[in-house]
Amino acid sequence: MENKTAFITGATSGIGMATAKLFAKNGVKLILCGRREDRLKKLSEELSALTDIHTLTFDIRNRDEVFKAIQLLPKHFSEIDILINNAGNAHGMDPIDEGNIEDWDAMLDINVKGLLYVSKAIIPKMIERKSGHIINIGSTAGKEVYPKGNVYCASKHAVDAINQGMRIDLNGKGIKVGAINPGMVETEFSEVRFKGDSERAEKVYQGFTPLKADDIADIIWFSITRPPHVNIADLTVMCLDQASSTIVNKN
Ligand code: NDP
Ligand code: 8X3
Repeated sequence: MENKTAFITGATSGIGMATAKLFAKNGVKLILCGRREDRLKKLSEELSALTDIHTLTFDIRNRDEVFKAIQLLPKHFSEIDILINNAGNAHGMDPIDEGNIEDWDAMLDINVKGLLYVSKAIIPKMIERKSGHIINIGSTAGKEVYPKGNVYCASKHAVDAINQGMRIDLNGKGIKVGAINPGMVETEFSEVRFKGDSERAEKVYQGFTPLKADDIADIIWFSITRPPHVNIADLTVMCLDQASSTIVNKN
């Protein structure tokens, strides 16, 4: 994996940050993305002793910013071997008739369209080089729908479809495509979903042991280190206490 370059969206927190740290330990060159520049700077300072780091600050919803940032990558970082399409969040949790339209726009623009913009900017060079690995971070919410999950679940079902579509269309071009679909992972996810209501966010993970961001980073690492002929196409992972989006064994 040394000499490989990975592009990770949403590296300022949670699953993306844990993945960045694990990749850095293994000497993978990193392009780390997010909107929070201060966090990217801190992470870059921390990981620079382990590997070469380049940071990109853009809002994934902004198509021009995404394409410009990727087109202007310095030569040393311009050949991307691994793309981790991870940036995303839930915004709100309301019944469909009470849903906030700005929340709907945010989820579809970030989780679906943002993922497409980044992929569109990176895939052509992978095709040219007949080599690449794309991991799309889906969710159990992309496999089933739960009450008040409506649009977030729709966005993750879209990721599931895009993952399948990418794999089909890139078949024969030397590019691996696979999705990792986590169940409940304790990150800043619920803090964002509930708009900074920390008490409500913490409650989501109380009474059981949820997955940690590091657990998902481990699985991403496993996926990208399989032999050249092996592609993990779709993998769903939950903690022991979770059986489905709605069945969680809490004390
Ligand atoms: P976090 O909130 O901890 O991290 C989300 C990351 O996405 C941040 O780095 C954030 O960076 C980035 N991001 C969000 N919006 C934008 C934007 N508009 N432009 C650029 N970057 C953005 O959550 P997780 O680590 O849990 O989430 C990562 C992925 O995992 C998401 O796709 C999520 O849907 C998925 N997932 C999470 C689960 C969970 O239970 N936590 C379960 C299943 C899937 P910044 O704010 O700096 O821009
Ligand atoms: C996140 C999973 O069930 O917490 O994708 O919404 S859930």
